[in-house]
Amino acid sequence: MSHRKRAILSTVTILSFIGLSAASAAAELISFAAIPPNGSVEGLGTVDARLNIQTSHGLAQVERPGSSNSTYGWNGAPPTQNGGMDPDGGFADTDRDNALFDVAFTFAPGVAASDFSIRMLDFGDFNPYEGTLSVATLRAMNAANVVVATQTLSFTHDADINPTSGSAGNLQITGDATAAPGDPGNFVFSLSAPRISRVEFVWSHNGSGNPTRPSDPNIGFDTLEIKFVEACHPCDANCDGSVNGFDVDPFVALLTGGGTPCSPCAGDVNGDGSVSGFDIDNFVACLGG
Ligand SMILES: [Ca+2]
Ligand SMILES: [Ca+2]
Ligand SMILES: [Ca+2]
Ligand SMILES: [Ca+2]
Repeated sequence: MSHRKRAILSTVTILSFIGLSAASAAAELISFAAIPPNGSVEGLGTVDARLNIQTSHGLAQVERPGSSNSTYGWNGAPPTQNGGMDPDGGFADTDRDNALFDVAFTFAPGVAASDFSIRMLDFGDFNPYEGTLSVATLRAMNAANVVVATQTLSFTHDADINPTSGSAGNLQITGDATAAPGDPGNFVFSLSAPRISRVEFVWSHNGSGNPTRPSDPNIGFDTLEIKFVEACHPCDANCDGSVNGFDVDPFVALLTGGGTPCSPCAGDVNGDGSVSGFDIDNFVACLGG
């Protein structure tokens, strides 16, 4: 075999290796298939060993098309509670009295995420607090509690309990789970950042009552996809497992180009991929200063 051919062959080998590793590192679809009907999805390891789903009232439960603890109605045929949801299931906050949907996702020790996406269903067709503005935000934080990615869905509407007009059109259509992808009723939130350690929903509306819960409490979530990566604390600049004064000198060294990062995220406290002056304030905050 010629040298040239051998070189090409080894290049092909390297390329296929890269291809394989890229494929194996793709986002994973988190399955709710093993959760029994009406079962809780909360707690570390309940849905997936690496994932912890929590709400403040502990009532996030699995939902499937036709669930008895139904969350929303859909306009499809035949009429099915939670219609359009993945048959393997998704979930909702079944705390009907408070309807906070303050869902937070965290990870097992040593685990973080680089990509996180989730579909929200049936948001916007019910408006019990009779406001005119609905806002749903999904945001991601790194281990330093700095927001590293955020996505917001916001639209206006009439104040009717079943709104039919506004910036998202007729919400009896666009706010139902039968809506086209991208409409409020069928919306995928998708966040990416190098090391996400927490993802949470934040809601607001301008109607009556608590303004920090979803304007439409009859919603559900499915198609949860996560790309898991190794966790990393950006403020632990000497990689000794804790964040304290011993991290100052190594952080300064990284900042001034005189150090070698001891981890993939060391010193990059704002999660933008490099260590720079933009990381100083967040690093100081990490140290409690
Ligand atoms: Ca709804
Ligand atoms: Ca509906
Ligand atoms: Ca340290
Ligand atoms: Ca940075």
